[in-house]
Amino acid sequence: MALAAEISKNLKSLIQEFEKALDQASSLQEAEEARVDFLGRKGRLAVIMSQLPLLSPEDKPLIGRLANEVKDSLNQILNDKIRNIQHKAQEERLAVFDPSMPGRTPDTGTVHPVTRVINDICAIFVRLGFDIVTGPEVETDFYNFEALNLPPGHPARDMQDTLYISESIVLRTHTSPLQVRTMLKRQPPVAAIAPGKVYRRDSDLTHTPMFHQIEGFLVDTQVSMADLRGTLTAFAHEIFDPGVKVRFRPSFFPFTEPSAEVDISCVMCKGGGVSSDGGPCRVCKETGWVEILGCGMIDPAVFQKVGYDPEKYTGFAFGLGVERVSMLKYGIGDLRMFFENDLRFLSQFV
Ligand code: 2NL
Repeated sequence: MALAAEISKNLKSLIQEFEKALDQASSLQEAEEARVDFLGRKGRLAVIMSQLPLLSPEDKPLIGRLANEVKDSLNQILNDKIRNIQHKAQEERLAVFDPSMPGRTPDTGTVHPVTRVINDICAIFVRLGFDIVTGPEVETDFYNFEALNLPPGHPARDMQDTLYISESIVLRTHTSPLQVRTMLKRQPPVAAIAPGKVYRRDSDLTHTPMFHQIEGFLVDTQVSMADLRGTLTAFAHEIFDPGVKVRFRPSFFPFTEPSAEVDISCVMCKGGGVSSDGGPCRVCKETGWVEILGCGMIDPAVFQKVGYDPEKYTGFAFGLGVERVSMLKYGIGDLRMFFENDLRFLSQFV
């Protein structure tokens, strides 16, 4: 056979053979091997093309053009194959991808058990018609002590308990100043609760220099101790459990008369005084009762200070420690838990 015809035949059969070789290839790696075999520098196309110089001057351009066309075809076939392999790989990935699977859950914050109790208590009193009032943590002597019937020299003003900024400026030791401010601004009937941080010069296992308090008060004509009792009993049933027993015990506060402390049946031992392990209940010290708040009928001396007519108006007030209520509500045994910010503790309050 003439050389030109032989080269022409070999060139044309290269296309089918390359297609056959690529049919066997199932990975990019195998396709690359076929490319080197056919299109590489020492590949089958290159071997055929090395014969071109032997052709006659008339045949050379014809066969040369054919060789280039074959080369383009081979490249075209190779690119199709590569795209095909990539497409298949993508389909395989999608076949195992389940779009109905839940996504990765992002870490979210939780509400601190102190904040949670504040929110819960505020919600209860808002539903009973109370307003929420807030105000400064740095207070004057008048709002923190004087207006609350705590004259100079009163033991509650003791340097031992109060953090002083100056002789007449203090970090508030309770949230009562907010109520004084509210009474000075508004005329009865008025009902408000005052949540917030308070400060005492005290730090040990069961006391922190900063803690949270909620105080509340209601003033109108004809407010009686029965209103106090009904309101706070309803509150105790809401924040703890409708099944808890509530009792009022006589007590004393300088700003209320008469005064009382409110106990509920022990949340731990249900009032029996015996812990679940058969030993003495440590939450109520075997009494069956735990104290949750202090309260009383607002002393006429306080009304005098804020310009309410003590002959016309009566009212009740109460105060509670938020950390204490939170410990009872969630069974937290150690006050320090609230301040350590250990995520293992905090993340339990969703
Ligand atoms: C307690 C007891 C109490 C008050 C707070 C109050 C406020 C005004 C007038 C009269 Cl402006 N009283 N507050 C009254 C009784 C008790 O707190 O054990 N708190 C943790």
